[in-house]
Amino acid sequence: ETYADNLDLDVLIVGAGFSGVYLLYKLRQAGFKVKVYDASHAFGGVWRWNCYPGARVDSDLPAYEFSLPEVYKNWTWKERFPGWQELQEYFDYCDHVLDLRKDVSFNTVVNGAQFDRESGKWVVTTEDGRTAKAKYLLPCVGFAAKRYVPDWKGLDTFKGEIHHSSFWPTEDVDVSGKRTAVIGTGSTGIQIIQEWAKASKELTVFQRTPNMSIKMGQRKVSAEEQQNRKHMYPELFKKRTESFGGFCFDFVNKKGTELDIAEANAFLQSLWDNGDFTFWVGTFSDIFKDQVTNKIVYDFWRSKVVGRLNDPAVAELLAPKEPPHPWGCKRPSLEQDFYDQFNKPNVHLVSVKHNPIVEIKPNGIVTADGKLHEVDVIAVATGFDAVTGSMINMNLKNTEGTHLRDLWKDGVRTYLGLAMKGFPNMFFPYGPQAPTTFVNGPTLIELQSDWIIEVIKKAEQDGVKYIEAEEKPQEEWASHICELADKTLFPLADSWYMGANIPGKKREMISYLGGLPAYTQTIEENRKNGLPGFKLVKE
Ligand code: NA7
Repeated sequence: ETYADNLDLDVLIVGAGFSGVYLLYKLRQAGFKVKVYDASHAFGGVWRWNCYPGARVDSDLPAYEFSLPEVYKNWTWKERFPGWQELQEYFDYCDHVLDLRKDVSFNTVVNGAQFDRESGKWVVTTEDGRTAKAKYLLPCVGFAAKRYVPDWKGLDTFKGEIHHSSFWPTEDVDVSGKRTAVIGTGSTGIQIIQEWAKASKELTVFQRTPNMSIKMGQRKVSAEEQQNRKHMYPELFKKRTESFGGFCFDFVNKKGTELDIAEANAFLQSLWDNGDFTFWVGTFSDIFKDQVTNKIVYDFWRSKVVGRLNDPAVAELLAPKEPPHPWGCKRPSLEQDFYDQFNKPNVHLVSVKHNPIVEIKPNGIVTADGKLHEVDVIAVATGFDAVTGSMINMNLKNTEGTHLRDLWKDGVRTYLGLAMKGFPNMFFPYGPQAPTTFVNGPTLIELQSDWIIEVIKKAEQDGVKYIEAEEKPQEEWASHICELADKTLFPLADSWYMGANIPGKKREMISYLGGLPAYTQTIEENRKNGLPGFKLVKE
């Protein structure tokens, strides 16, 4: 066997987004021999791939960045909700100040990994034929590494340009004078629609389920304003670890049903004016538990949207009187002028809820009613095989040689959302059965990564050959994930949180819904008590 790269490492990280960067930097500081593989040509993870027009983050600053003073002290953002270009620049800046690049192999796609119990090492292969060995494997692949494109008939026959949002050409697509289509109205579709409604001749939007989108309070932020706040950052970053959603705010200690409707609406208006996710995970404490409270929020939201739309029929499609699912149980997007676009004569809304897309023709999109919608350019904004897809994509096998996709066919199993039986010495931040995607990314990533680093350091001190999750605790963790979800309204929505957006995927809650503080307490107690539920095998 040849090891083309000759890599024999302490730690191999897959992915150079927030998780990969943080773990590389910290583990290298702790003295480990670490390398990173990444499929893209540069740092940033999702922010490299998702460079479609209008792509921007919906967490406001300074929540969506590393809490590392060596990065934040001299970094300045331009906008409250930064766009993809700025986020790419941020990652390039991290590379510069943390000296990351020398330990990263870009354009490297992992296509297989299996742990060898005898040598106590992972053997990881790449698409271009390289093999690396490492004692620890850390998949840092995020929640959106596996894009989803419905298998429409005739997809390959389209003669114009067609792109999935997460596989966008780096040279942007020129749509001036063209007829465009956006399929999907999740966060991504909404952002593209805002741009293409202005840039193209005609835009047709294909909507299956309306997104309950919150007004984004976007604004420029000056260097001075940021500099003046930086002395508060340590306090703010501590605060984000103490809230349910990993933000610098939390649910209020108030139930929607305790207030009369005027009081409730006044409170909601104050959140609405913030223009951020306070209207989602900073509102009533029972919003995701009580249908009545949830409907109060829905009705408030709907009144805001309907008031901006000229055509009542369009308004009923974008913000129906009866909610298609409980408010906020599919991830809301933040919009700037999304709804206003539908008042323009060149923007058309097609509901594909009961009239689905059945075929793509060389010159357009055909719906079930037989109508051909002629277009020149299509943006496919149909989302991702979220969270689990990213890990299955890497072709991971357990020590018996069974593929992860087969192991998870009837349901996801992890221990604490961090490790798995059959995958010794493998730990993954921001993966399934952790508070992933209910919690602001960088906050959760830093907390889980710190746990991983401490576990590896201790294992090395104690001469441990490998650490492996046991079966029974995994089963208990899976039940706990279900129990937490069943106390909420989330299972009522056909969302990607429930795996319900992918045909054939098992319907189950993919994330931990107990909130960040409870999660952190659970994993930290586990670590401090000597990792009950894990088997530790010594050299
Ligand atoms: P999402 O949120 O999964 O949105 C995908 C959209 O595509 C959603 O509106 C879907 O409708 C729609 N969709 C999916 N399949 C079809 C078909 N076959 N026909 C028509 N429409 C379809 O993905 P995004 O990329 O927008 O966002 C992902 C996350 O990235 C986001 O939540 C943020 O966390 C960042 P549906 O609602 O399933 O009826």
